[in-house]
Amino acid sequence: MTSAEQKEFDQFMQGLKKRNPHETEFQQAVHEVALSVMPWYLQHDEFRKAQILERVTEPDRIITFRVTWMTDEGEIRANRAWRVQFNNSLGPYKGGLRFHPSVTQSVLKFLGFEQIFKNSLTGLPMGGAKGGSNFNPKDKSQNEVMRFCQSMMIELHRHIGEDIDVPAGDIGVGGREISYLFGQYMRLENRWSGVLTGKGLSFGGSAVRKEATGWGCVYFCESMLQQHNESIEGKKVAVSGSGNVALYAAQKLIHKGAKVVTLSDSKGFIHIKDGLTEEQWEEIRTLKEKQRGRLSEFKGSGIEYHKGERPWSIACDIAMPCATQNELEEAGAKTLVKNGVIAVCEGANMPTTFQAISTFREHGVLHAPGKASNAGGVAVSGLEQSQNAMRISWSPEEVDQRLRDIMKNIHRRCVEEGTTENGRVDYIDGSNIGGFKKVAEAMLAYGAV
Ligand code: NDP
Ligand code: 2IT
Repeated sequence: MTSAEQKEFDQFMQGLKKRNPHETEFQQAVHEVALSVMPWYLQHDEFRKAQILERVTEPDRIITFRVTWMTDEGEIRANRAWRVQFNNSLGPYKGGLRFHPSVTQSVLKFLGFEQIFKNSLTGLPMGGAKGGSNFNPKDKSQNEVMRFCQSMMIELHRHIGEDIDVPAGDIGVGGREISYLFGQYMRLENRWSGVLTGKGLSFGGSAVRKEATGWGCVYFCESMLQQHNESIEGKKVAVSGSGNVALYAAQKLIHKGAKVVTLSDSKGFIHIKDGLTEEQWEEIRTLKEKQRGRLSEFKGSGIEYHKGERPWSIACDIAMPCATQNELEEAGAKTLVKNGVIAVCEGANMPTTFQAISTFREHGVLHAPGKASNAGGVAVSGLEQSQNAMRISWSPEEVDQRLRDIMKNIHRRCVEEGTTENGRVDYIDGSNIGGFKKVAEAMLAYGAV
C-alpha cells in the first residue's frame, strides 16, 4: 500500500469503528476486506464517489427479537435472536443461522459481511445475510430445541421467503434444527417453499449439502496445492473442530490419501499419530452426529486426548481450522510455521486472527480464507434453491460435480485477482477483490439505493 492508500484506509477504519463501537469481530472482518480492496477502490473514482465501501459495510437491516420458550420443567426462558440482512445486490439474502452462547450482534454482522463476498464468489445469485441466537442447544433436550425453533420461527417467518431471504445451518444448527424451523414455517404460512436450505433429503433437501462445506474445502485445498506444484496425497493435516464442516473435510481428506492427525471440540483435541482410519472416522461421526457426545469419550488405538488445548502444536503440512472464529492465534501460527506447515485452508469463518495471518504471510505459507475455501456449503445451498424452484432433485454425482466446478471457479478467481510478482497467489487479496468487485458493480448500477 502507498502512504496515500494507507491514509485513506486508516480514515475509513476510523469512521467504521466510530459507527460500530465495541463490535470487534465485525471490525476485524471489515479490516481484512478493506485492506485488500483499497488500492483498486481508490483507482476507480466512480466507486469511491458512490461511497460503495461505506455503504457495503452498513447492513440493509438488522432484525432483533426476543425468543421466549418453555423448558421441560415448565419454566419460561428468553433468548435474544437476530437476522442481519446485509446486502441483496446479487440475489435474495442467503446465509446460515448460528445457535451458540457466544452469539452477539457483532459476530452475526461479521458473518453476514463475509457472506456477501463468499456468495458473490460462488457465481450464484445470492445476497449476504446471517442470523442466530445466543441459545445454547448443547444442554437442552430434543423437545426444548424444538420449542425454541418453533418460537423463533414465529417472528422470523415474517422476514424470510424463497425470493427474500433463505436461512440455513451454521454452528449449533444442523438437520434437526432446520427441520423444526421448516415445519413451523409451513404451519404459519400454509405453503411449501424452499425458504430454508439444508432440509432433509425426503423433503426438498439437496444431495451432498451436508458434506458440501468440508468436501468443498478439500477440493479448494487441492487446487491451491496444485497451483503451487504440490499435492494433497500423503500430507499430514491438522483439522480442528468435529462438527459438520470438520467431519466431512476429514472424510474427503482420507479419501484423497491425506493423513488426518487431529480433530477437536471446545474441550480439547485428539492426536491421531498414524492418521485417522475410515473406521475411526465412522465411529466419531456416530458419536458426534447421533449421540451428540464429546471427543473425550472416544477411545481408539493410537489416539491421545489433550484436554483444554488446541491442535496447532502437532506437526503437520496443512492446517485446516474448521471450528470457529479466531481459534488460530499468533502463537499457534508460529508453532505451525516452526513445524513446517505449507498451507492453511479455512473451513471455518475467520478462524485466523490478523496477527496469525501476518505470520503466515511473512513465511510464505499458502493461506485460503474461509470466504473462498468454505464456500462449498452455501454453493450447494444455492443449488438446493434451484432444485426446489424447478421441483426436481439432482443425483449426488451431479451435485458433487457442480460443487467441484464451483470450487475450481472460485480458485480461478483468486488466481486472477491475487497472483503476486513472484507467481504465488495471495488468496486473501484474491478472494476479497474477486468477491467485492461484482457486488460493487451491481451497487453502482442501482444508483442511490
Ligand atoms: P458445528 O456446530 O457442526 O460444529 C462446530 C464445531 O466447532 C464443534 O466441534 C464445536 O465443538 C467447535 N466449536 C464451536 N465453538 C467453539 C469454540 N468457541 N471454541 C472451540 N471449539 C468450538 O458447526 P459447523 O461445523 O457447521 O461450523 C464450523 C465452522 O464452519 C463455523 O465457523 C461456521 O461458521 C463455518 N461454516 C459452516 C458451514 C456449514 O454449512 N455448516 C458453511 C461454511 C462455514 P463443541 O461440539 O464442543 O461445541
Ligand atoms: O457460513 C456459511 O457459509 C454457512 N453457514 C452456510 C450458509 C448457507 O446458506 O448454506
